Amino acid sequence: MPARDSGIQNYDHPAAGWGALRQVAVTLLKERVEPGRLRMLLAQNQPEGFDCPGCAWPDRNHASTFEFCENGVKAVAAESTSRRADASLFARYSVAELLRQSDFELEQHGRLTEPMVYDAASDHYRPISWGDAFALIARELQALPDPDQAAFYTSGRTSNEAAYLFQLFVRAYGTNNFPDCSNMCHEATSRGLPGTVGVGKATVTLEDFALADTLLLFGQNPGTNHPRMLGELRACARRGATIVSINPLRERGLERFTDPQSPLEMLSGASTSISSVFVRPRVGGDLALIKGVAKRVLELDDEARAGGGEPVLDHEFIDLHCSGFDAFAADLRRQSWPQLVEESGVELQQIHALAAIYSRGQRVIATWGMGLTQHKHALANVQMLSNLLMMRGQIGKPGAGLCPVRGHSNVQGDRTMGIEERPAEAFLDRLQQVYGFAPPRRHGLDVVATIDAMLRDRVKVFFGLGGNFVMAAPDTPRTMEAMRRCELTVQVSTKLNRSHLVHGRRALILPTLGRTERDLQGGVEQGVSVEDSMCQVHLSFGRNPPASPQLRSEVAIVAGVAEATLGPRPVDWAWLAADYARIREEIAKVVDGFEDFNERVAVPGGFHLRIASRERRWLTDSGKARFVVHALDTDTPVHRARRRHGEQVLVLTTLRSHDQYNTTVYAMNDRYRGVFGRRDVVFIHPEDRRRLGFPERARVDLQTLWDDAIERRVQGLTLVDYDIPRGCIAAYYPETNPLVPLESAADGCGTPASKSIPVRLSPSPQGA
Ligand SMILES: Nc1nc2c(c(=O)[nH]1)N[C@H]1C(S)=C(S)[C@@H](COP(=O)(O)OP(=O)(O)OC[C@H]3O[C@@H](n4cnc5c(=O)[nH]c(N)nc54)[C@H](O)[C@@H]3O)O[C@H]1N2
Ligand SMILES: Nc1nc2c(c(=O)[nH]1)N[C@H]1C(S)=C(S)[C@@H](COP(=O)(O)OP(=O)(O)OC[C@H]3O[C@@H](n4cnc5c(=O)[nH]c(N)nc54)[C@H](O)[C@@H]3O)O[C@H]1N2
Ligand SMILES: [Mo]
Repeated sequence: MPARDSGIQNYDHPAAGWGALRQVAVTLLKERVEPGRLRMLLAQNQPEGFDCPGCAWPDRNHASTFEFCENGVKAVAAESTSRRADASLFARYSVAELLRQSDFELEQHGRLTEPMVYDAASDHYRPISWGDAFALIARELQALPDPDQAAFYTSGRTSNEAAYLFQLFVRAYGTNNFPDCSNMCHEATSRGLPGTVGVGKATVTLEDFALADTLLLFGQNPGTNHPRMLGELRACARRGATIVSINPLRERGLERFTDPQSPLEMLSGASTSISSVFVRPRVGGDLALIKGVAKRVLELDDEARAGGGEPVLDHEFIDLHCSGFDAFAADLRRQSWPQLVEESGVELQQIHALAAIYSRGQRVIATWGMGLTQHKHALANVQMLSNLLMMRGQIGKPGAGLCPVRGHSNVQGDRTMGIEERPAEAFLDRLQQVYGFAPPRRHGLDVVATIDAMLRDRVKVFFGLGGNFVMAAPDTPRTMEAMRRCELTVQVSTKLNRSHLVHGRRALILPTLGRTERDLQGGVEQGVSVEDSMCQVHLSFGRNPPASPQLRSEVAIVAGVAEATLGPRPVDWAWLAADYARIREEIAKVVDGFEDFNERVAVPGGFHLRIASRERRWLTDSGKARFVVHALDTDTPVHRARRRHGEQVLVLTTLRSHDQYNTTVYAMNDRYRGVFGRRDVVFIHPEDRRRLGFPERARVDLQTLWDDAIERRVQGLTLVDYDIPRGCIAAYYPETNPLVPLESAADGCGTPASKSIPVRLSPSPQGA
């Protein structure tokens, strides 16, 4: 443990730059990556290389020189480590003993090497053959009285080919229970945008970034989570584009950036200033802020037209392409300014200033991340932003549009392939037509509903294709209890994590190839396809030798489970898995936009999926883009907690540090926020700290203010004075997940509201 007052210091260097390079060297040494494997870094995100598992940001022309990204290197190094979590590790430690290790320590054991089965008598995992593992899963699945008693989780690294086979198997087995990481991530985008512009995906490509004159970045931290995006932003800044960051925190990556690919900048210490403007709503204040900007834009248009000037709205676009504008405008006119200011936490002049910037923009892109999508009103956030762009026709023209920035490298593709608990009827019809079985029509369970069903003993088998469900999901102790109530839990994984240790009565660990590893089937090298955040589909070829000869690909594992459970129906699983081009042929038959898949994906860089909204074709009921009215919600859990507990209520937002990948902690630092060697911190405004009577660096407990009888508490965190809006605090995910109530999910999309948790601080008994 670091000394209590250590580990916190200012970091005043630009993002990336030498700090990033030094970090890369440290990473490679720590992971003990063999020199031969380093070559593989050069193959990252290149036409013949593999898709970086770090994030879903697209590659600049797929053929440029190696795009340097510190956190991409960390993701690759973590997968290429020479450490092994092999049978001897599981023989040495019982599950109870492994459970006492931290998540960081679990990760450090390295790559899983062979299938393991839990042995309750000894409380150890022991080796099992692939065939026996598949047979065990098949027996448990066949024994369930109802296929809806099984749930099949997907984390977003899974390839299109594996995801397609997985959904086909699960539906042929008989359920739509597909909880996935999207449910906790960009679900507000995937459910919200279809209601406005018809498609739940980005309307822009990287080429649009080269043309945009104004960028509005909502609730994301690209310096850490999408470092390659900084290169794009830097180019925009250099061209003189106006870049506005809308974020309660002034994230370093959005202030200054030294490009590691620019020798001049690196040598001279020069950096490019990225954000021209910072607008800092309070946590959860975005809906009010965006609505305020929309209201002001309407006022500006009224004024301009009254004075005979240029209109500010794109009336032609609205008339030709949109429905619902009159009701939307009437709602904006009714909306009071004081409420917008109060709920957003942004001064009136600043809302006006942001509206002025937006109104001047001729080509405006709005991007967003988890800062918009993990709130009770997340779906309203996304739809209001879509409304705002529609007002000025900033969708479906060069240099402008909607840009959700996705997380996992193939999270978007997995959904396209049918990993979807609420599948479209047309998709199911197509499956039925092509494969001749009747897919289940009942909607399935998402993440939160799956946990709830497990707690009620309605789901008894949990199968995880990647990820770390136990640590990623909310209400950690309840999620753990839910897993422990299962008859069988199966995790297909590359590395050891807590979801292997908090398991059902029977449990399996099935180790798999990572994105960086060569995948040979019948001696022939296989590529897998992925879809990035801007709808580009391309192939990825692993380059490294597998971490163990016993590893199987995700495709092979899914096919093995399917064959054991269903036999060769509705497809010959083994035959498909022997050549992934055959799976792509199947995808081409069923999924819209994938006609001639094999030919089109064979070109370097792949192909762009046609996105109707990008072409101003609106796949909504009315055939028009829809303005959607959203009232400000003044009865959120935060409002309710304030009414009951007054000024002691703080709103907690949960964040990623610079040295983690979701639930995987690479190191204990968060360089850009000035935290070193520790993660047990809470960022707080110094005046809030004083007002609540805490000395600097006080040790505190956090308790959720919720209206059920469950006590939700995280103990022994240290207060760190930080430039954060009053009334808001921030701390790291996943350590704070025990504070997120399962019931605290977003309206209309079910995403756990992990960025707006009402909490109270108290002195920690662990302190002093
Ligand atoms: N290195 C690395 N890369 C990653 C990941 C990782 O863990 N590590 N995770 C991947 C995944 S799955 C995802 S989804 C993405 C996540 O990427 P981001 O969306 O950047 O995720 P977060 O770190 O959760 O932080 C979001 C940002 O939202 C801000 N924020 C918090 N609350 C609010 C709010 O109420 N309003 C606004 N406007 N902003 C707010 C925070 O200050 C922070 O800057 O990154 C992907 N890439
Ligand atoms: N409080 C709070 N909770 C959150 C969030 C938050 O911001 N705050 N963010 C949410 C978001 S955006 C997301 S996306 C989820 C993330 O949820 P998950 O996707 O479930 O979590 P990860 O930590 O990305 O999963 C890491 C594990 O995946 C396995 N793995 C890695 N690569 C591969 C591979 O190629 N194949 C297979 N089969 N396995 C692999 C490894 O075993 C590793 O331990 O968490 C969500 N939870
Ligand atoms: Mo995510």
